[in-house]
Amino acid sequence: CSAEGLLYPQNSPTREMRSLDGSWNFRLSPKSQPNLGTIEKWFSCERDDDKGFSEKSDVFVMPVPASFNDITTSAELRDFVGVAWYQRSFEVPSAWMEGGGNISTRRVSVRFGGVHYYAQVWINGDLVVEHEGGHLPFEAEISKNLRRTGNCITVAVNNTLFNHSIPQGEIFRPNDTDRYPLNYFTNTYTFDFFNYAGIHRPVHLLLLPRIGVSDISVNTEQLTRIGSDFGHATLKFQIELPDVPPSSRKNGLRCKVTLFDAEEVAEAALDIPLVDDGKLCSGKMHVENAKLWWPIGSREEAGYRHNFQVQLLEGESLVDHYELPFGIRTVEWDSDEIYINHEPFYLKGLGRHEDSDIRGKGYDPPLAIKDHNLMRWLGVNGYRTSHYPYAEEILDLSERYGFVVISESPAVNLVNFDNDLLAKHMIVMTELIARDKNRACVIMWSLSNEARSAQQLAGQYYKELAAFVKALDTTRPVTMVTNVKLEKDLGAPYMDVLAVNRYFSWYSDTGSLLLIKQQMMNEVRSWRSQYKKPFILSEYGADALAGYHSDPPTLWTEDYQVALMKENFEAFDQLRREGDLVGEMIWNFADFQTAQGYKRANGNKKGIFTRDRKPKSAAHALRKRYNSIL
Ligand code: GCB
Repeated sequence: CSAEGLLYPQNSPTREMRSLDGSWNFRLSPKSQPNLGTIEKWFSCERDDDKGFSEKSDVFVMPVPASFNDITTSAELRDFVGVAWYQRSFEVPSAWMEGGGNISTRRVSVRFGGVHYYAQVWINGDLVVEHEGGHLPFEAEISKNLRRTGNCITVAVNNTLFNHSIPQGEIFRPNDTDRYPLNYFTNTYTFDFFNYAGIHRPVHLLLLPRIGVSDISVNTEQLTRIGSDFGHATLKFQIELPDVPPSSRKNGLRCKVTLFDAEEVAEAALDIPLVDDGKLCSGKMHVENAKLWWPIGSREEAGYRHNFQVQLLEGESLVDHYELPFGIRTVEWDSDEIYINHEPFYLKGLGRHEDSDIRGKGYDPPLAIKDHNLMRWLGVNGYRTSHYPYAEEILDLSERYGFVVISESPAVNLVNFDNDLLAKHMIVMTELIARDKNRACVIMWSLSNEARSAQQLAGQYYKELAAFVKALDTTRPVTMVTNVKLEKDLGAPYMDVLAVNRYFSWYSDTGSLLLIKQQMMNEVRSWRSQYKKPFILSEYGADALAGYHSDPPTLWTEDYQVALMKENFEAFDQLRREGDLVGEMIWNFADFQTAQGYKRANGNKKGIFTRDRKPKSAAHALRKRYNSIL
């Protein structure tokens, strides 16, 4: 498992990238023989081998990025549990291969934005990287594994979820041959979204300087506001180089750091030597009258980003060049409020999913842009990446538009808590923070959604996890989203912000709309009086089948969904007036696919848009509300 390669790929004077997205060959290792691909060496890429991928009747074309589940009409593929294999050929530009990959000055790497859940990658038959976790990037150097022509990449993807994967799942293998065939098993999980799998995010080949910038961290350490949109800011930064043996280090390297505004005018610059045995440059940069990053809706120009340009120089020659879009903003919190740039922030939000027809959880640019345009139309100013980290490309869009993001780990509905799980959870949080730490749009980390935080071991677990995350990032508050009763929950004491899901008149007192206001107000007030921390109502909502109506409103109709929202709105307004609410988040932006079940009508229908992004009445109701809240 590698936490390297977290800088998003880019072309620059010293870096090149090539996409490996497109059509790959695809083959399943039979469910009953999950190891068959490994035993028969399907990764060997030898065309005259009678194993592997060559001209097999069960090999078919699979798009990347996409989930594999909905690409055919096969129920076997949709419900597949086990190891799915991807393979394709590729060429490397001959200039990349000069001097056999020119490995003393440059390196070639392959980078995956996200493969769900467990990935193994071979280049020309050599295993180059393994990665656990479906939602975060990983990268491996492949310089020594490449051929001048005719290269082949193979990826084995295992979607099985276990007790100690994040998220968790369980293998159901009944021992009842009267009712089940001998090798029958399924993979169950406690969360309700469908466990889509495959190569979900873009794949890149990268040409990188061997001794180049391996990581950049920047944050706005201090800010003095000037008028409405600007400020004097101090940026604290650290630029890291790979940890190579002293004999391979270059002497005399230095970093030139320049901040440009969006018109490419330099605002501040520093030239600093490497320290710590040539492993890093760090410093502080002061910038006067800088335009700030503001959430959408709060200013005419939201999402303003500067260009934080890093150049690594040896004398006057350029060794590396990387440009990081960077929004200048601060996040602070106290017992009542969350502040962005010293101004209290009210979250007009929603929960979402990476989910759509055909491509499942595969990153899809038109869909991502459409979703952002719909959020803008609604007057939403932020969302939670429920219930896992979203694609980097999606966060880029959010940052540009000015949507605030609560970035959530994939730890959804954790059912037991032990040290092995905690260790994995810490790795996931480390990778997530490493990936997203520079993003202005990310204002909070969510450690998990609806963990069973009433369990005895949950208190110690979240105490340790929250302390760990706060040590990694002191600039953002930490939350965990809970649905446990106040008196039973053991996680909230360790959080900075309270986030609670409540489905009054849906999962409790079903149909009794008139109870919502009282129940919601009592609920929020009691959390607030116990903990004195900012409170976000992180989920509420009702399923509605688009086109179903009734008067008076009844369950599953658009009318009931709207009526339930309106009752909640009344409570939210009152709580906000009393200073007890800093955010409301409807569940969900759009209908999404779930595992099959009699409580779900071809998926979860709590979307205010249908799965194909058509508005239900609820979308209009939310738009009216959000556009009227200042
Ligand atoms: C929840 C979960 C969310 C579900 C939702 C529902 O509390 O956090 O993942 O989709 O309820 O609709 O049941």
